[in-house]
Amino acid sequence: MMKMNTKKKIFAIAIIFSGVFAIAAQTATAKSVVVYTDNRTYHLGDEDFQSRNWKSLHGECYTAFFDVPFSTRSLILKLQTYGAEAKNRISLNGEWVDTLPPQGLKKPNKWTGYRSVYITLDSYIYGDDKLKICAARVKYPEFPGDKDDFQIRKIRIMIER
Ligand SMILES: [Ca+2]
Repeated sequence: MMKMNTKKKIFAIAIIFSGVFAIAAQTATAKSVVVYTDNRTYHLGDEDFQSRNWKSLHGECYTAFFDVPFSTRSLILKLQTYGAEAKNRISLNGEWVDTLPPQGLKKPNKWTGYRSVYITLDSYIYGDDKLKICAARVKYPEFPGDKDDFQIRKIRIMIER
């Protein structure tokens, strides 16, 4: 074991304890409220596949309108994805705020479990808001401007105080 002097030991213990307290405080105060639910399946992208695994093409973007009952800066998008290969874009009220990461598999044509994207906004939101999920360009296009084709379902938006 590494030798530590007393001062260093106290400092290390203080860091460990402050971490534990910070986690405990977060659990106690974070109260999330579901403000949007949609259980249907949507195919986003730019190609229509004649396959029973794919819904007919919805378009490049999915739009969710929701109401925020108190002012907040943190938003959680929860959903399941199928075939997501690009860093697809999440925007709020017309501004790009985050990306929906790829599924991380070579051939990701299967449904994931719930995935969560924690979004921290630059400014507070309240009242009517509009979140969009849009297909981004793929890394290895099959034609110029090829966008990712993927499906989403069980979409939830949650907010935290
Ligand atoms: Ca495509």
